[in-house]
Amino acid sequence: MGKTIIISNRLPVQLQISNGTITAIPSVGGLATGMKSVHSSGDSLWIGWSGLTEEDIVPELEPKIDEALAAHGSSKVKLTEKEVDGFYYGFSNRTIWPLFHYFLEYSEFQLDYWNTYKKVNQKFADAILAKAEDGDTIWVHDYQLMLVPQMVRKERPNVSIGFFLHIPFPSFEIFRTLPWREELLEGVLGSDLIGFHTYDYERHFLSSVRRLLGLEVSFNDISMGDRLIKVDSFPMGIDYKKFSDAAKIHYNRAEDEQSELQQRLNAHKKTDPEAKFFLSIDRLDYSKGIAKRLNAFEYFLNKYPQYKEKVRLIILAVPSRSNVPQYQLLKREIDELVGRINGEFSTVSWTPIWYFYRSMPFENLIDLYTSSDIAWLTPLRDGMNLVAKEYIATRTDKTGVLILSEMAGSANEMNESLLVNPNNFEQTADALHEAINMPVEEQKARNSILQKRLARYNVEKWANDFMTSLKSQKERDAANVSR
Ligand code: ADQ
Repeated sequence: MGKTIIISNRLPVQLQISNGTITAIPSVGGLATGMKSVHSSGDSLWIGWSGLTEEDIVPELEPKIDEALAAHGSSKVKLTEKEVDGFYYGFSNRTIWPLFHYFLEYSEFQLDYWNTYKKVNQKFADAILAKAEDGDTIWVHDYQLMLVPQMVRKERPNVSIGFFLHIPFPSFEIFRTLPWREELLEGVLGSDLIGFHTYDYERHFLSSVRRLLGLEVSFNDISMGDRLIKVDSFPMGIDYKKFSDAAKIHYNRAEDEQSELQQRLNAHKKTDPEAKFFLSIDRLDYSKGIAKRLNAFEYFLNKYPQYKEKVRLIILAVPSRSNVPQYQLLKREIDELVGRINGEFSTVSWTPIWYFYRSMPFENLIDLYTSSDIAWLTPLRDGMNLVAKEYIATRTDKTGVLILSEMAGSANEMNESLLVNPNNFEQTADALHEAINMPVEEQKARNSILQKRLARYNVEKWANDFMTSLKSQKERDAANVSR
C-alpha cells in the first residue's frame, strides 16, 4: 500500500520563530483535527504553505524550518509575497470566494490573478510530484488548489486523487460567469473522487460539468475518456468529544478556577436570571451576514420592546483577510452598526451588544458556547458552518436553542434547529421570540436528536468515509478500464 499525501493551502502547523529557534505548533482548526486519523496513521505527508513568504525566510533558518515541519510530517511550498498576493488574496479570495458565495458583484476577473493562480497551483503540484509514487493516495483540499488534481494526474496517472471543496459550489448560472470556468472544472476532474459538503453543491457541479464540458454524467459518475470519476457528498463533522468533554469540565469548575469571562457571564445571569444571551460567532466575512444580523437585531428590539434590558447579543468576529478591501469596508460597517445600535438602545445598566473583534482561545469559546441561551448563526452563504455544530456539542444538559440560516450547508443536517432566511427580518425576529420562550423540554428534545447525529457523524468519520470511498473508486475505475 502506498503512502498518503494531504495537500492544502495552509499547513496544519504554525511556525514560531524566536531568537533563531523555530518551533512548529499544531493548529487547532477543524481540518487539522479531522485529518488526524488520516495524517497520523503510518506513512503520510502534509504539503502546504507555511505562512511565511520567501522574503520572510532567512536562508540560514531554512533547514531549521524544514526540520521543524518534518517533525510534524509536513513539508512546505515556497511562495513569494507577490505570489501570495495574486494567488491567495487575488484569485482565491477576490475571484473564487465571492463568486462561489453568490457575491457576483464582488468577484474580480483579472488576468494577472488567474495567471498567478495557475503558476502557484503548478508549484503545489510540483511539490506533490517530487514526493508521489505510483500507488500513493493524494487528498487535495479546497478552492485555492482546484487545478492541482489535473496537474498531478498528467504526470502520475497511477496515483489515487481525491478533491474536497470546503465552500459551496454555486449554481450553473453563477459559475458560468467565470472567464476560466472550463479550466477550473478540468483541473478538478483530474481527481478520482470529488467531494462536497451537500448534495446540492454536488448537483450544481455535475450540472456545470455536463453543460460546459459536454461530458457524460450518469447518476453521480462522470465519464472522461477511459476514466470514471465519482462525485459525492461528505458533510463535514466536528471533533464532538473534544467539545462535549470541554463543556463538562467548564460546568464543573469551582468559581476560583473559572476564567474571567465565565465569571462575568455567570455574574450577569445571577443578577437577572431571566436575561438571555444571544451568541454570534464567525470570521469577519461578508458571506457570514454579520451586518444583516445586526440590522435584524435592531428590528427585533423594535418589534419586541419587552426584551429591552433583558437580552444581550454577544458578537465574536475573528479578523480575516484584512488586506482585501471588501473586508476592510465590512469591518467599518460593523463597527458603525454596533456603535449606532448601542447608542440608540443602551441604558445606564444595559448594553445590548457586546462586540469582540479577535480570535479567542479554545477555553473562552467554550465559555461563550456554554453560557449562551441562543446561538444565532445566519450566514448568507456558508459551505457548512461548524460553529453551529460546536454549539450543540457543548450543550451537555441539552438546553439551548440554535437559530440557523437555511443558506448554511449544516442546515441540511440540523433540521431540529430554528431555520430562517437571514434576509427575512420578520421571520428572524419571530424566531428569536420563539427561542426565548421555547419550553426547556422542547429544547432538550430537539438537542438530543442533534447531538446523537453529530456524535455519530464526527470529523473522524468524515475523513474515513472520504478515504474509503476514494479507495473503492480507484478499484472500480481500474476494473472499468480493464473491461
Ligand atoms: P469557516 O468559514 O472558517 O470555514 P466555520 O465552519 O464556521 O467557518 O469554522 C470556523 C472555525 O473557527 C470553528 O471551528 C470555530 O470554532 C473557530 N472560531 C470561530 N470564531 C473563533 C474565535 N473568535 N476564536 C477562535 N476560533 C474561532 C470554511 C467554510 C465553512 C466550512 C469549513 C469547514 O467557509 O463553510 O464549514 O471551512 O469545511
